[in-house]
Amino acid sequence: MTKIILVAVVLLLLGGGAYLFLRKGSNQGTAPTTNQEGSGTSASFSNSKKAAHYESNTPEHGAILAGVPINVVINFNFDLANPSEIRISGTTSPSDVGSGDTVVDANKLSMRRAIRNDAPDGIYTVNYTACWADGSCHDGQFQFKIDRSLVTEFEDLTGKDEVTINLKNFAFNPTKVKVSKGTKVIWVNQDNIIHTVNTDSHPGHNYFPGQNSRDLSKGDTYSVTFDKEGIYPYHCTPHADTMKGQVLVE
Ligand SMILES: [Cu+2]
Repeated sequence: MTKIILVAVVLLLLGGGAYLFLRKGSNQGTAPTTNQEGSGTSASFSNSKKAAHYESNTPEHGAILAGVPINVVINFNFDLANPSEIRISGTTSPSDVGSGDTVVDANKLSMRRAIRNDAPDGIYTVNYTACWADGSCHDGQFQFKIDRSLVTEFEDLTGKDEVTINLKNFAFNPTKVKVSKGTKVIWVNQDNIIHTVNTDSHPGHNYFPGQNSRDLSKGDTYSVTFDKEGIYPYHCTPHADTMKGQVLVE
């Protein structure tokens, strides 16, 4: 008799344990998909989630881009450690469109991951895990969208060896340019005030570290030869809120 009771108790405990285990599993499966509200209209994004010590990211949360970003970069105010990781997944292509491994920059304050340049149009969710030297990790999330139809907003300057962008009246003119791979883009300050050319984000300036000028006085020039396809958002540091531009390289 006691044997039967013992078996019954063991079965009950096993059943309860399995129930709790399955519940936990299903919760973990549904927790990250908080963007149901965004699935109706293509341009709406779920809320971003910022990990501890988060500073900024490029592309920005909610950015709608006419081309594929060369990489995703996330900045922190604390030294990153292993196993920090970035995953980039699309709604149309469920697999990770990140290319290669997540790289922690030499200064340990940023991590980045390249993106396959054949990533299709659509909304992308970036999930990242930021880890610190004490072994603790925090998760974060943001989204951006690739919409190649926006290329119509870009001045088509493809097929040229050199292209000039004027910094005039507190604006980059033309603001959005499309150029061919290998084109040298030359910025010329025409204003009587100091401007700069700095890759996003602000003030991280590390999406494409090769695109950061010194202070440009009137008449000064700065140039970058773009050897890799993709979209390059940039800004002027003294006028970061309003003076912005984009180079699309194809
Ligand atoms: Cu400026």
